[in-house]
Amino acid sequence: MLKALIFDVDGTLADTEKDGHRVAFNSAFKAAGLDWEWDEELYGKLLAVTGGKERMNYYLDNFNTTFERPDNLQEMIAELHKSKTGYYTKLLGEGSIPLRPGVKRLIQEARDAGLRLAIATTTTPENVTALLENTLGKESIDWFEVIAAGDIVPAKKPASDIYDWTLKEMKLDAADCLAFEDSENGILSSQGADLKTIITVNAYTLDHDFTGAAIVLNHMGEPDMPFSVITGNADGHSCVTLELLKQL
Ligand code: XBP
Ligand code: MG
Repeated sequence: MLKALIFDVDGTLADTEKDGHRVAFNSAFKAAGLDWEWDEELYGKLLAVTGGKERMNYYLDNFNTTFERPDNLQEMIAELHKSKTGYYTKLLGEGSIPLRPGVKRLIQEARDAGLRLAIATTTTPENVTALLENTLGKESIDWFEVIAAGDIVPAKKPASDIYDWTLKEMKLDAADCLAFEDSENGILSSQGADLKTIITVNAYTLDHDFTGAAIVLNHMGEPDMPFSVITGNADGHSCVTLELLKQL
């Protein structure tokens, strides 16, 4: 029986990476006097690693190997990450990043039907709060029974830890829930927790491997903006509704 929906945030609820996180990272680098600059193409490669601090380490290990590392590199990365979170939440506060098509409608429908809602993401908790507040309103934070985010678990996606943690916290079986993801790391994580997963792709994740997904769509669709099915069977539906989810 379908009891709960668990949502990823970045790339799933909103297209936050290219014009949000990436821009905020660059602002933090500049403010710290670093000449690091992550263009759109490089950022696509850096998305192989989830988590901002982990991503900066990955960048230095693979794309900026000549950078002279200070002894306190991890402290420096933590400071940069804090600064980046400030820039990112400010960007969201300006309202520049909307929810993806169908997200608000589906959340509303789920709430009306009494389904339980949760979030499972690798991003920082402040970022989730800022996105929800600026798109669905302040009260929407309480719509989500569990907001599992950031360093709450030691291993970020593709590890299943964040989804395992969420299920445990909600005392739910994976079989009674659905997960919503946009990326390969995301589905590896959700499927690692045995969750059936609905994928909505974005420009950075179009060619990811989504083997095992319940369905892969370009977005969740609105009545006047039908989704396109990439793989799977939408059974004549043109937007993600509870009826379609129950069939999946
Ligand atoms: C999201 C991410 C995050 C953000 C940055 O992955 O990869 O790392 O890019 O977040 P997912 P922080 O959608 O799979 O959860 O900088 O706050 O760590
Ligand atoms: Mg994502």
